[in-house]
Order: sequence, then structure tokens, then C-alpha cells
Amino acid sequence: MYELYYAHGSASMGVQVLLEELAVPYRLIETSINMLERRPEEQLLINPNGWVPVLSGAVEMYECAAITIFLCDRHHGAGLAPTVDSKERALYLQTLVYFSNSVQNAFQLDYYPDRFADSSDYHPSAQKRGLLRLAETWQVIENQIANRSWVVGEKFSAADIYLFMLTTWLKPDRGQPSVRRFPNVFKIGQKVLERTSTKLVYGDFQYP
Ligand SMILES: N[C@@H](CCC(=O)N[C@@H](CS)C(=O)NCC(=O)O)C(=O)O
Repeated sequence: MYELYYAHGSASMGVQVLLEELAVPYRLIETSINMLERRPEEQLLINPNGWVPVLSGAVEMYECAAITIFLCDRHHGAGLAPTVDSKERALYLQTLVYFSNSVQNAFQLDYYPDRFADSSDYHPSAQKRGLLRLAETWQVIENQIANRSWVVGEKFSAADIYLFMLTTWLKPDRGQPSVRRFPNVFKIGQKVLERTSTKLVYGDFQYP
């Protein structure tokens, strides 16, 4: 049985969708992403950074992209990742790491400017750069999708779940680009939103 340290609105929601798609038993352990709230001791033992997602039970690990790769490989029968010898495998890995490393990083500039600037005087500057960086990194994904039906080809994969999760964080009312500015991304996001697993985790979420 997997255990997922979970906070609403966070990257743990994408991992929950993945666990649903894999149809493996799991339970959620409620935690917080509020800076002012203490994390459970067990969560901090696995991830001293205090952030989610954190997976425990059968394994102890953190980092959303790593958890995604691990779960899909471990439960490969579900077919949610291109196999190691398929031609889509490289693009799948590249995209997951790009999501985690570049797209998420752009979100962090806006949502967590304190991680990038040592004085609150510079937070607006970090956030301004974050908004621009979000537009730049999503455009790369938009162009990469091109005529593909899904992120890495003609087959739905865990990379589509990851993409969807990231799109739910785009808030035009904060000055972030709207997902609608990226029609290929939007199209895939809408398809992921239709899935039973996504509805279970995200409820009646709709793009602004
Ligand atoms: N690189 C990490 C980033 C995780 C992350 O920043 N999680 C956010 C929520 S999406 C969080 O837990 N924030 C609260 C905190 O940093 O204390 C990953 O992809 O798992």
C-alpha cells in the first residue's frame, strides 16, 4: 500500500491521479504547503525540504518527476510510460524533467520569490521574471506538442497527467499566461480533465 503526503492544490494531486490510473492501493496523508504550518515528522524524515509530493509505504521518495518515473516503471503493465526501448522514451523523460526543472521553476519564481531573492525588496523582480519565464517555458512545450495527440506521441502517458497538473496552477489574474494562449497544451489539458481519475482528484475544476 502506497502512502502519499498530500496537500490540496499541490503537485501531490498529479501523483494521486497517477495512482488512480495505475489502479494501485494507496492512502493519502494530509499535510500542508503553508509555510507557517509544521509538517509531520515522518514527512520531514523522507523529505527534509518539507515539500510535497512525498511517497512512502512501498518506497520512500520525493520529487514529482522521479515519483512519476518510478511508479510507471514499477507498474509498467498499465502502459502509462513509453517502454525503455521505444522511440518515445527519450522525449518522455526529457519532458518530465523539463516540467520539473524549468516549468515548475518558473512557477516557483512567482509563488516562492523568497527562494530566489534574499530580500523582500527583490521579490517583485523575481516574480516579474517568473511571469515571463512561464510564458517562455510553456511556449517550448506548445511547440513541442505540435501535431501530436498527446505530449509524447499518439498515446496517453503520465506526462499528460503532469502537464495537466501544471496547467491548473496557471493564474491569469496574477499576470501569469492563460493556458488558452497555448492551444496544443489546452487541448491536452481538456482531454486529461475528462478522465475519471482526474475528476476524482480535481472535482469540478475548470480552466479560468
Ligand atoms: N521539485 C519538487 C518541488 C515540490 C514543491 O515545490 N512542492 C510545493 C507544492 S507544489 C510545496 O510543497 N510547497 C511547500 C513548501 O515548499 O514548503 C517536486 O517536483 O516535487
